[in-house]
Amino acid sequence: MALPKSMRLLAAVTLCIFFYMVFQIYQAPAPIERPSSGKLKEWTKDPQLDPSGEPLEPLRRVEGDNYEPNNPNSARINATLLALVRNEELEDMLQSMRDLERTWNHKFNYPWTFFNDKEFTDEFKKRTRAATKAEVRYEVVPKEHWEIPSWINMDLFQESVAVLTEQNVQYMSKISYHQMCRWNSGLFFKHPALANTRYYWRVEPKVHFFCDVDYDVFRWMQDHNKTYGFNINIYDSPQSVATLWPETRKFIADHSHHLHPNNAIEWLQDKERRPGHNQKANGYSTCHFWSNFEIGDMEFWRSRAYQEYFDHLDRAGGFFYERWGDAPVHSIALGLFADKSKIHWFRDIGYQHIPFFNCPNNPKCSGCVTGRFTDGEAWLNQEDCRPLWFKYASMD
Ligand SMILES: Nc1nc2c(ncn2[C@@H]2O[C@H](COP(=O)(O)OP(=O)(O)OP(=O)(O)O)[C@@H](O)[C@H]2O)c(=O)[nH]1
Ligand SMILES: *[C@@H]1O[C@H](CO)[C@@H](O)[C@H](O)[C@H]1NC(C)=O
Ligand SMILES: *[C@@H]1O[C@H](CO)[C@@H](O)[C@H](O)[C@H]1NC(C)=O
Ligand SMILES: [Mg+2]
Repeated sequence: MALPKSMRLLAAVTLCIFFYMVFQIYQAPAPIERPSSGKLKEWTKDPQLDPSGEPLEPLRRVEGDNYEPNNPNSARINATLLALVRNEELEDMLQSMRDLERTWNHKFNYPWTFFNDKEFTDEFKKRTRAATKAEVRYEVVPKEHWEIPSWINMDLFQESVAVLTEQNVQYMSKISYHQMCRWNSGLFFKHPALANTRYYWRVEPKVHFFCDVDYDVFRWMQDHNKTYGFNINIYDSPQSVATLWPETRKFIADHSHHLHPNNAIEWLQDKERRPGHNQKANGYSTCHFWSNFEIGDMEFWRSRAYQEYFDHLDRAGGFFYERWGDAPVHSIALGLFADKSKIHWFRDIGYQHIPFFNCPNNPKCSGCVTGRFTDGEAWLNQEDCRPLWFKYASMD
């Protein structure tokens, strides 16, 4: 019995749809592990809770007056808390200070160093000084570190702003945002006020810290010879860094001697499909350490490898013609020129910069929801790329 033509057509279409769907399911990549599951959850190497095996050095804690603010022989090392901030952000800065002082710095009294492209107001100084027992310094960024470099063509900049704003690159039209990214990428550690400082902890206004930390984090970095500590890892907007990887490859071609033998280039080039985004930034996964939190050794930024890399990028113009952020720039440099075993996830430092959290499962934490990555829209959960880092690097 022959089916009517329309029925045969319907059957054929249904079959096609069925095979198409099977094909799609077969094609779909395995979902990458979320930090709330699998490997990240199993990891308990919180130095405070689980001093695994034989620690290199015991954790340095407060004993008697060893970390008192005015102790000339204090146990503090060569380090500072550091913030680039505007006078108008005073309230938000005080919020960040209150959290970090409460959870950590009231014990260790590391100095705060504030940077600004303008003079700080008396009110800013007075109120931030009152928020800590530690020494506080106020520094203006030198003009030559802030001004748009002479080789940037402002007509081309304006054209680029139009094109990338159209592509929804956030902050593209804000000149100061570009200046800020460039300064944080390659210039902050050159400020004369930091000449005798080796380690820094970057703190932005309006961030939160949730967990009591009772060991000297800077001293831990030094004792373990760590280069860089991060807290959250996310993907970037590919359009904001479209030519960053091609420029980086040009640099590597002439400077392959700078590559560290134990580098993380595979992390940078990972081809794992980013959920919801097929487009890569010309070979760069865009996964980066979210640099509003960083605890670092400035020796790395002051190294020849990094200096030459930054100068190359700076000349290429992408801090203005695109919106290269200090986060991807730092991350690529670390992935290429640093020993990846010297990069540490500070999972024990509960932290939030809107819209993301790092909230460990630890009785020393309060004010955040354990394991929750975001309180924003659900799709933001897919921006977490820490699992990608741990695919290639250790969790120590
Ligand atoms: N003094 C000064 N500080 C700035 C300027 N632009 C940005 N900053 C600081 O640089 C840091 C990063 O700037 P944000 O505007 O927070 O950039 P962001 O974190 O990418 O953006 P948000 O998601 O809006 O927080 C913050 O500490 C700001 O206070 C500026 O023009 N002058
Ligand atoms: C602190 O660090 C700087 C830069 O790394 C270094 O030049 C200086 O000698 C150090 N000072 C002390 C007291 O260790
Ligand atoms: C610390 O790390 C640097 C850079 O990777 C290396 O040159 C140095 O030998 C290390 N020192 C120790 C004591 O491990
Ligand atoms: Mg911010």
